[in-house]
Amino acid sequence: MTLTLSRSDIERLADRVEAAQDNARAIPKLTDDFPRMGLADGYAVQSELRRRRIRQGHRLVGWKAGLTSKAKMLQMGVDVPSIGFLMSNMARTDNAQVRTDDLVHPRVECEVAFVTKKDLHGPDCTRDEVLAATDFVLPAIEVIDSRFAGFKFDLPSVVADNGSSARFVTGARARDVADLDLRTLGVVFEKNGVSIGMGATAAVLGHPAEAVAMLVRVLAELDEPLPAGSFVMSGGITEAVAVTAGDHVVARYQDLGSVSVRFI
Ligand code: 0L1
Ligand code: MG
Repeated sequence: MTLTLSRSDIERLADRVEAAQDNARAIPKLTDDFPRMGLADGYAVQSELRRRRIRQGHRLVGWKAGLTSKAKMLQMGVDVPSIGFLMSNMARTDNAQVRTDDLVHPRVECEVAFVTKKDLHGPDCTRDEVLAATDFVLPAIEVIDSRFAGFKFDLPSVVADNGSSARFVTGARARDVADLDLRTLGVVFEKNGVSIGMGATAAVLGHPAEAVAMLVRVLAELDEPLPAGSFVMSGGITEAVAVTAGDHVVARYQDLGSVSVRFI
């Protein structure tokens, strides 16, 4: 990927995003001040943030595919999927409580999570390779939180903000992909007992393993592999929905069980 910004601009933008994430403070999208910023620059800022989080003592546990459904792309006004990294301090267990006072304006997405058992890498990674390398899948909810005011951003800015990653919650029931039709799995998404979305996993690039293959191909452009043992969120099946303190969110999956989270 070819950068248009200088190394010092990348560091300045990483400072901006890091401060916004740490202080739960909304900022304008980065391209307002850096109009020449492109997708490669967005990933350079994201990589700098990842290095900083590791230096701060957090562990890289995996990656997320984002903007992987037509519903999400339409909702956010972009037409290309993206990836972001997941650190140990973002992980929550089923039915965990997630604080809202250290988030800007959280939203939830229901997703299928993959855990890999073999290394994946390279620009030609396919859905079948992903399925062969998958140890198991889990039901999951992603809590996203764009650091950009009003969730208004473009692709380079949202990539720099690590794809709006904030928290992720995993259900306890691990399933073998051989025992599921991962393309047609249905999900009902509920907030406070009321349905807020319904869908099937085909909404995610036709098949959620396709989103994982896309992620591996983007990682290849960044010269990174997806090592065995990685945890991967494959992308929202329905639109993201806003949550506030007091909300209880449940994703009920066909054949995968359910996963829930409570906001305080
Ligand atoms: O996980 C996602 O699909 C979110 C990607 C970033 C866009 C957003 O903040 O909605
Ligand atoms: Mg997501």
